[in-house]
Amino acid sequence: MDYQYLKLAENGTICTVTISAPKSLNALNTAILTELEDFVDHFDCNKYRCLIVTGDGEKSFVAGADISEMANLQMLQAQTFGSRGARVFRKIETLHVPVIAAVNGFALGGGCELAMACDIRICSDNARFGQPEVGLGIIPGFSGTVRMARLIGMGMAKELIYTGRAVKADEALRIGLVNAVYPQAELMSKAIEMATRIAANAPLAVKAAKLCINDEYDMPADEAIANESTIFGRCFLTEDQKNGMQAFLNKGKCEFQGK
Ligand code: CO8
Repeated sequence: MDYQYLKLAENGTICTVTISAPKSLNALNTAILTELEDFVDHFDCNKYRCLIVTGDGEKSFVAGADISEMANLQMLQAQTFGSRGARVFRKIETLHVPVIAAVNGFALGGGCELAMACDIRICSDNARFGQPEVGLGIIPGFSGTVRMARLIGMGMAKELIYTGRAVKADEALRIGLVNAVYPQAELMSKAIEMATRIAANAPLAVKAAKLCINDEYDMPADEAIANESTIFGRCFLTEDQKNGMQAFLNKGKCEFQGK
């Protein structure tokens, strides 16, 4: 599929996808969601070890779902639109490589929800996060009510969703919505730096860690602990484990092959 709204770049084993609809501050419409789903469905997790998601320009990551497309939807159409976005974001959340959101401005509504579906969020100092949906007569529909409480706690999530208040970068950092804030000009190099660090580690181990963290979050503790033990054991089936430990014992550095 040729992409009209996605720009792709690669940097070794790191892939960057930039959502690009600058006239609407990269608001997500059906066409963009369709491209994003196609991109994720065809993403080569053997070739790439980390994915960075960002928005085009210096003003906005994603300013939400496209309000002009939503304005006249009927109930069933709205459910279809919402579940399409939710499905795409879940595919991002469960992608077999880590996904970093480099939030370069507004991350409102569906934009904040997209960022929350990523494994890690870093942002520029001009970033704004928020779920303004109740001010439009709707609720977050791309799984924001699911992920925000898990990410920043029930009390803060309820405040932000009920009030629709947008938080600036420093507050987003304080409440744990982002991991780090950088000057706009440094954001992408910092994202690449983090991705490079991830990509230098054993890819099968990183994938296993991601699956464990995601899957175990909702499991009872005993089940989660047993799951981790099982996956831990499976790491010993890999060449990466043998080579990684041998390299350590030889005081060397391992170039992991993902085998
Ligand atoms: N949808 C469509 N167009 C948008 C959106 C959007 N979400 N955000 C901005 N735009 C457009 C504006 O309409 C404007 O277009 P034009 O130039 O043709 O008038 C252009 O982008 C530039 O925007 P502004 O002139 O408003 O720029 P400002 O710098 O003055 O303001 C803001 C920037 C604060 C980001 C402002 O544009 C804004 O408030 N945007 C809307 C933010 C918002 O409410 N987002 C949440 C949308 S709802 C949502 O995301 C629900 C997700 C779940 C959906 C489930 C479906 C069932």
